[in-house]
Amino acid sequence: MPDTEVAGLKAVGQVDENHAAGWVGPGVSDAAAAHSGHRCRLMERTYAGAGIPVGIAPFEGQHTTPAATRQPGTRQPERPLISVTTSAATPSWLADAILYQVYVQSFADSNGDGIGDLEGVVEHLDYLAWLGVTTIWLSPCFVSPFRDAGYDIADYFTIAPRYGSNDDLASLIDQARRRGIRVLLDLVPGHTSDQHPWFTRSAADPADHRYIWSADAVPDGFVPSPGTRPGGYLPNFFAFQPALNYGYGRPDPSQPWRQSPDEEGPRANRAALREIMDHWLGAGVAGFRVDMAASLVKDDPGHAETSALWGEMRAWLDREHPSAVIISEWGEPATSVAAGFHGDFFLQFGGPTDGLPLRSLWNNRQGTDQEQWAPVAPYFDAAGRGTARTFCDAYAAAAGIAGGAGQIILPTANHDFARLRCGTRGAAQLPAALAFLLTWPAVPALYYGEEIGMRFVPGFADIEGSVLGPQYNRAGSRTPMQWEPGPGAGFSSAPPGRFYLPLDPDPHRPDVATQRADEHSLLHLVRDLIQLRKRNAELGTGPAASLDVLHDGYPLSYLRGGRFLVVVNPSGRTERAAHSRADLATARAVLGSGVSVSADAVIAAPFAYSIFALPQ
Ligand code: TEU
Ligand code: CA
Repeated sequence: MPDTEVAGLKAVGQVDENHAAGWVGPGVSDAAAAHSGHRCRLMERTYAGAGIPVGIAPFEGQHTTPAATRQPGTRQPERPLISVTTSAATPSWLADAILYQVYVQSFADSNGDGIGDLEGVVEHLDYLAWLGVTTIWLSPCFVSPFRDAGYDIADYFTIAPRYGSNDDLASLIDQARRRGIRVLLDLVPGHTSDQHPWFTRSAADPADHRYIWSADAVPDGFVPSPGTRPGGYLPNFFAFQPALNYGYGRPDPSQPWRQSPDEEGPRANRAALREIMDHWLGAGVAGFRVDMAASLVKDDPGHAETSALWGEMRAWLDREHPSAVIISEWGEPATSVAAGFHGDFFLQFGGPTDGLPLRSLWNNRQGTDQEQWAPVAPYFDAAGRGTARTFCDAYAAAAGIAGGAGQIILPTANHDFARLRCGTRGAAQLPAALAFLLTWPAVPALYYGEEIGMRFVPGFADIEGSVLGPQYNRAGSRTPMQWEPGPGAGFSSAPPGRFYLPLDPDPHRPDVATQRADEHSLLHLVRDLIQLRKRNAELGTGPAASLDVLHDGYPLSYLRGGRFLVVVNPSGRTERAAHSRADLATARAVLGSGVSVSADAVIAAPFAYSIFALPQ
């Protein structure tokens, strides 16, 4: 009953085609007007989550291909390509989180030394609360020689002076809590800096097994000892990041450094991890993002021993810190959640296809790219040559296996991977991508600056270990946050030459202040999408939030909770998808424009997106 519906809706802003054109760039508004069968309004309304039937998903966590289940010549009710429902077993705050990654050195500099710091984060908490962020993850901010931008820790218990003090973190946690925002720290369990006292001690004492040492020769893959100890050590990432010893999954008498996870060194390291977590949880953090979580036990078929280790940590957390969460940088939720993580990211690496599902969405090879990555046309690309099938299948499989025991976390970018706005993927293409991110049933992870469309900036030299390969410079994703127009972009009062990294030199670079003053901006769209998600359980991750993918070519269309129809078109062409759901024609647009829905098809203008509510 659409008319009754509208009576129950309170408009908080109107999104007409011109309004939306501000988001999607010139040229789109005409197409949008031509194809939109609806006047688009942004509505504010809480749809009662309880009591809404979740009937159309045929079975939990699995997917069907209609062609395979249809009898030739008979007309059957159309089944979605993919159907997923989950039941939340993780804390509801994580299931409902809007996660935001703060790269501290690049976010906001409070004291004019050119490097972002914790006080700078505090100064922008009101902004994050306004945006709707519920949880921030701080990349490592501990004492470090910064040869890998802080992922080379020399003291797990002390905030690096360039970021402030332990007291500054305490005040950040407190100030965040007052605004309903939780703080996650980055836990780096797999390695330390070669400057960590554990390591310098170990390099002087052949009886110390906190790291993995050969006896005298330096086998392949090992790094020569820098100390009086003979032999070499196993690195975990860069050579200056010695792997902490958690043992091996398989013994090999010819490699005596392969200890069992039960030996003293591995046990001491597991105890140290608990001590570190205990320390910061005691200081009020909500949990940790866990770096390279899959890497701990070496030569570990099926990650069996590494999983056992995390299972042990989870059991300890459940006893000692039951409200704490650990989310993994693993890239294979089916495995990591089974191991005990409360959530895991889809990543550019990890899992059976080494990150292909995430890369199949975003990686246009113009930002961070590895030669060994098989070419794949990204789905979010104006050329419109990709498919969402790779990602949707992997998502459905992961959601089915994780079975609601943990959250799947979906980023567009991070400090290791190119931003959404990258190369030929310009500003016009961002709204559809962010509409997808924020209406998908994974926990959305925003990397700082994605909400204003900051760009991957090519061409830097190596900065603090940013370069991983000839076409892989992570610095492009780490430039200072753009808060305001003007020379320092509101990031820092230091002379630009002292900035951690140069600002994006583009004279038209986006900034928060300008976009905040413009309700047609990408920033406002992201905020509106977050609000829509928070106010409607069907758009979240819980039991009312089923996913039914109707079309995974161009445009992508899916139903959420049987209540919302989402259509996004990453392609630069008008795209049409036929369907046999006559009832969709009665859906009313609540956000977005440029998409029309009839009884037998959806038609989407170039780069258009729209979210529709079905009458109930
Ligand atoms: O990243 C681990 C990691 O494997 C990625 O850097 C990956 O190799 C890269 O993205 C190419 O796909 C984590 C941190 O996120 C990263 O910043 C650190 O440099 C690394 O661990 C070592 O701690
Ligand atoms: Ca500073």
